[in-house]
Amino acid sequence: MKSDGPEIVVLTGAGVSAESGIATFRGTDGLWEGHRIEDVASPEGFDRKPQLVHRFYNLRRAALRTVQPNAAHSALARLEAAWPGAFLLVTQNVDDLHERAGSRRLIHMHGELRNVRCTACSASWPWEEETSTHSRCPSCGDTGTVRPDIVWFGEMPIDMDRIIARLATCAIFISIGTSGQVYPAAGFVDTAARHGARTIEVNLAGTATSKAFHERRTGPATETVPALVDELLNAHHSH
Ligand code: BJW
Repeated sequence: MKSDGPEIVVLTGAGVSAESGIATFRGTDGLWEGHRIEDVASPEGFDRKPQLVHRFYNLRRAALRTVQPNAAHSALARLEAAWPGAFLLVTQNVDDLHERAGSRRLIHMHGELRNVRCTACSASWPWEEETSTHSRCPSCGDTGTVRPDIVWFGEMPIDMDRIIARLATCAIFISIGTSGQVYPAAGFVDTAARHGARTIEVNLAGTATSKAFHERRTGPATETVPALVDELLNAHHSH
């Protein structure tokens, strides 16, 4: 795409949705009802205890109806709308709060809670209700083959080629509310920096990858993200 300004890539993680009331993964004890995230978000965990995994995602899918985008989501939608260069938002989040705030150019690299798919025929479709080991695939008619359309540990994240290409061309890379513990997302800062991007981390606290960034903004996303967006837009307009 031809454009007049520098390209921005933004990566977001659970911290951007925390103030909307969605729990982060590696919070106080990092457990869901006593289960480790690796046990409910892995193909092995699903094979072992499918009912448990369905329930985990059913609860989180239903919880989406009770939460709203916050000021950080809105600020990123505002940046996308006003930025004169190419823009891409890559989110690790499986909630839909970025879309609901108005973001359009985004990739859900770890999948989406509001989609499910069939392990038999690979069909995927939007689904806002519960799933179970008895759910039937509307495409091939099999039962017991429906799973959340989520990227679990050991599975390939979505659209990696496109993401890597954009990390290589962007001038500014911003990482917001992610702990830098899960790869490949945790390595994006290195890829962007190697290709010459200015890199900025926005988080409540230091992370596993803080040292890799040129700049850091510390504080809650609902305050730091709108401030950073203002700063970027003002700096651009004054040139
Ligand atoms: C705030 C805030 C506020 C709070 N304001 N900030 C050994 C070494 C290296 C890699 C591996 C390894 N062993 C295995 C791997 C690979 C593995 C991996 O990285 N494991 C690590 C745990 C070591 N990765 C994979 O398997 C991935 N696939 C893969 O690698 O495929 C092969 C491949 C090869 C080559 C190229 C490419 C790929 C798949 C990873 C799938 C992750 N899935 C999950 C669960 C599914 C989604 C779901 O169920 O909801 O995705 S795990 C979970 O972690 C979820 C998240 O998207 C992801 C990242 O978490 P995030 O967003 O960073 O959240 P938290 O909780 O960790 O952090 C929150 C942050 O917010 C904190 O920093 C807070 O301070 C901050 N915060 N409130 C601002 N108000």
